[in-house]
Amino acid sequence: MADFDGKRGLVLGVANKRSIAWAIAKRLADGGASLAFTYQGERIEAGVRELAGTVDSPLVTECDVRSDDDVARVVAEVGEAFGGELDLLVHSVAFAAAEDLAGRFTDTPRERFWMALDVSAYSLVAVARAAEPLLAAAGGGSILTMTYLGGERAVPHYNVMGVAKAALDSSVQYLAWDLGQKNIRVNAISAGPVRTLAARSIAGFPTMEAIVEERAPLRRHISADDVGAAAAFLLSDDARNVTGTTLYVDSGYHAMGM
Ligand code: NAD
Ligand code: 0WE
Repeated sequence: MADFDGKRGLVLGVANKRSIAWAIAKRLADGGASLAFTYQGERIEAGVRELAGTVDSPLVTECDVRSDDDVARVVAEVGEAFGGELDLLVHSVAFAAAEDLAGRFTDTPRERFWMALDVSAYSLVAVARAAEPLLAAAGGGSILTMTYLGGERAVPHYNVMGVAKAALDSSVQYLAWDLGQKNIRVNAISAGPVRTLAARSIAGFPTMEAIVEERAPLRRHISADDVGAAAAFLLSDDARNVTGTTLYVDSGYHAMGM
């Protein structure tokens, strides 16, 4: 498990101990990585600082991914903390207005459509561009984002988040092409439903888990730690020639037609 000895990473999207980003961070830290964290909003600052402290993080700083100023400042701080180099970048951020994850996609207003795409898709492009010099200075690196099947098929109520994931998935491919020239890899994990903060507030979440247990080839739902294990592979040098791809951690659900 010393795959990440001497590696330096930036993790966006830890809200609490249930966050997928935290499961990924734990795996990387166990493997020897040094990790910087960002959080959004004072409400979760103390919790994120406490978690980051358990893995001896050198940097915990605020980042609202809608703000170019925040993104630039964070990357500057990361550069200072890690001597101008970065090896790993974990993007685990998404948001849509709660009212748009219920009812009809058809009714999504223009402003909230763009807000969901800004936070959930454009942010990967913004952060990748800002971090590119640090990743290139390290001789290359690995970027990972989190996606969901609702970006490829219509999942009832996922709605505008599905459109945002479609944009995110495509961004992974275009970023992979641009950044591949600098030995920077860009991949996604498509996770099945996991009971995180972002998921628990969604009505019918237990029903989704039950559907996975009934219809997925492995007939069980997944955990954040399952995502952490797959993330460790994609972020490691074992995946040195893997880029522009999506790895499904969903008990095989995506392979089914019924
Ligand atoms: P989570 O609530 O723990 O993480 C979501 C994170 O997004 C939070 O840390 C939140 O602070 C952050 N965020 C929201 N708006 C932001 C903004 N403007 N600026 C910066 N950060 C912002 O929930 P999670 O389930 O761990 O979600 C992480 C990722 O995994 C998301 O991309 C989500 O779409 C994806 N995903 C989740 C599931 C699931 O079932 N939980 C399945 C597949 C993919
Ligand atoms: O990507 C997600 C959820 C992301 C998310 C969650 C929330 C809840 C709170 C984005 N924005 C918000 N906004 C809030 O106000 N998932 C993959 C989990 C998820 O969410 C669903 C799902 C699944 C699966 C919503 C409807 C249907 C299925």
